[in-house]
Amino acid sequence: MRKIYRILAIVLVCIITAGILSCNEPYRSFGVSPRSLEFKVLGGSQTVYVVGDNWELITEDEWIQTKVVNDKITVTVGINNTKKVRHGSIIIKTPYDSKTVKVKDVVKLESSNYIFLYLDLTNAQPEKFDIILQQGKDKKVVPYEIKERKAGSSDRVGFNSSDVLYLIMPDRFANGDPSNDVIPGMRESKVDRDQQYARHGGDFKGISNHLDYIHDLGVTAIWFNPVLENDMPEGSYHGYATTDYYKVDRRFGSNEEFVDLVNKTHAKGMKVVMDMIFNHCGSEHFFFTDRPSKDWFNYPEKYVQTSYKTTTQHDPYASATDKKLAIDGWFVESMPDLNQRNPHVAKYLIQNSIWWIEYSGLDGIRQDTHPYADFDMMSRWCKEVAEEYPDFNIVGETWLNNNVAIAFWQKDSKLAAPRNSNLRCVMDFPLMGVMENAFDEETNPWDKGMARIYEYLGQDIVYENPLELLIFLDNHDTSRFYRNIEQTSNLNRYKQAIAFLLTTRGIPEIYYGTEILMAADKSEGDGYLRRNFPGGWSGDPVNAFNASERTAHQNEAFDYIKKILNWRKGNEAIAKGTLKHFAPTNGVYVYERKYNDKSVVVILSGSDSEKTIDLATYKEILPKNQAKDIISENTINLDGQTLTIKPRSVFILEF
Ligand SMILES: [Ca+2]
Ligand SMILES: [Ca+2]
Repeated sequence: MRKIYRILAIVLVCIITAGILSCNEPYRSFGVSPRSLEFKVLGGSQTVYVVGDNWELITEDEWIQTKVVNDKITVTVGINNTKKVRHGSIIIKTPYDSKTVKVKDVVKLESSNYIFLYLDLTNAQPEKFDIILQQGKDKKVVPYEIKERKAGSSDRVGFNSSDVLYLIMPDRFANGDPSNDVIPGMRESKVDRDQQYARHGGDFKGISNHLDYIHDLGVTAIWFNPVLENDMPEGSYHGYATTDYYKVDRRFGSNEEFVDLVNKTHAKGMKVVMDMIFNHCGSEHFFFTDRPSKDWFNYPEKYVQTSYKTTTQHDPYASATDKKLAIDGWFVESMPDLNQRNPHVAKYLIQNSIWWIEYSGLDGIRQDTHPYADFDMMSRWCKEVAEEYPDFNIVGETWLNNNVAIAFWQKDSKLAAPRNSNLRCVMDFPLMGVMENAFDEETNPWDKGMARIYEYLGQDIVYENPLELLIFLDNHDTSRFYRNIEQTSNLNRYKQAIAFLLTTRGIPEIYYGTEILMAADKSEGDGYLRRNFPGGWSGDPVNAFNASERTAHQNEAFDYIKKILNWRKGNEAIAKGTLKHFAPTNGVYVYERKYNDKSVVVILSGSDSEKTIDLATYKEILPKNQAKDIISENTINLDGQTLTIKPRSVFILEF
């Protein structure tokens, strides 16, 4: 069995000494005595995971006395495992001689409030032990556990192009438990569904209540916007201002409830993708309010905003000044920019992500603001996760305006060589722009309508792996595909976009509510891009989870996407197939997906008038004289010389 615990080998322990108890630190106070020691274990659950076959639990305690000579402190861990360090009057020791866990290093940074205990788990076996922190006569025991990994844990298969992700913003989807809407003691103390930037009360229970709905729709994975604690005074309902990397926000539920939601999602055959943020945290995180060291954050002296010009990461002409401003500047003032070049920051984030994968059973991670963080550290992170979970997948939010810049971020890209991001999946933002215009313009041969798609996909030469592109019509940060309800009257635009999105190369993502034609324009404010799903709150006038309460128009859209999504499941031509397309002719765009002897041919009319295509042109992708159109469920005859295409129609022909 592969040894997989190496990366999990650090424990971070924060110690608040008696002298600075006044600093307002409520986190994980073990409260020995208010005048003695208080601790917060930054490593989270005090649990790391190891794997092993022939291990023995060590039960015999063998105490070693701690030696204090003058002010020199001895950190003693077991008989053969003694470390001497100086750090004021703090002592660490384990209560017995663990034969497997060794103290590798104890690090003291500038702040006297923290020490970092690194454990060498090279030969670790599952066991429980205590970390003892002692100051004078005061002593605090921190229980720690090395757990055995679940069988097959490293074999999990992450999301891939056989999947379609359904993106949910937990605060806005459904409120299954009104009792957790407001948690006493947390900084934001109300819910207000009339305010776009306030919390609305959505939670894990609300999602869990509607897993059947999501599953029936036909998606195969759920991507949750961030679920970690955001104990900020305001505007953190979206979850991008983390204040605790090891705890979900209690307004969504508990860690245990999150694991339960993951398990239930898995039970329905769907994967789970967790949103993570390494670039920044919330300004109320204790890392910021009580910094371990000055260089824990970039621009530590005063707030400097990023230029957002992450093109500097690949620009061969970028100045050092521009690069620093883009990468080290803060995203916004309430989200201080973490310095991933600090090795302890890097280790903390990497270990945290692996802990969540193992603890909650994730199938993927979506990394926020990926290009805003340090390239080398992010590369190392992707590599180390892949070493633990070879088939796991991570998608980075590469919000850049052109495919060259995005291709640079994909694993093994020649554009980045000799560097390598190790990031398997990147986001195809330019395709979103192409799709915004492609389905309602009159197609011309060069640059309008379907020609936009044809020309854009022709540039896939820049991508190392086009199948590992996340593709989408919209997400929680953009205008929705329909910007207003009036536009939704044009359902042909929707039908063409959905058919294309679910049959072209890549991994589609569907933003919640797309299936019921939810519309939003970013100019109204980001909060309106994240409107409540109708029926997610008791007392909502309409419950769109029920077909009978949706409009006929909504049901037409819903049934359409549901049909294609469910057909797409397990379809290898779509998941793994090659793509071959033809230059739009007479306003019609035709392409083939093919895997072994199975193929799918998609025909999209890019015109408001009826067109005729010459079937001889497409002979190389039409192996039979007829095929079933999975949308109309009609058999289409292809034995004539021509095929008549109705305005804005779609065929998905299966061979
Ligand atoms: Ca709630
Ligand atoms: Ca940064």
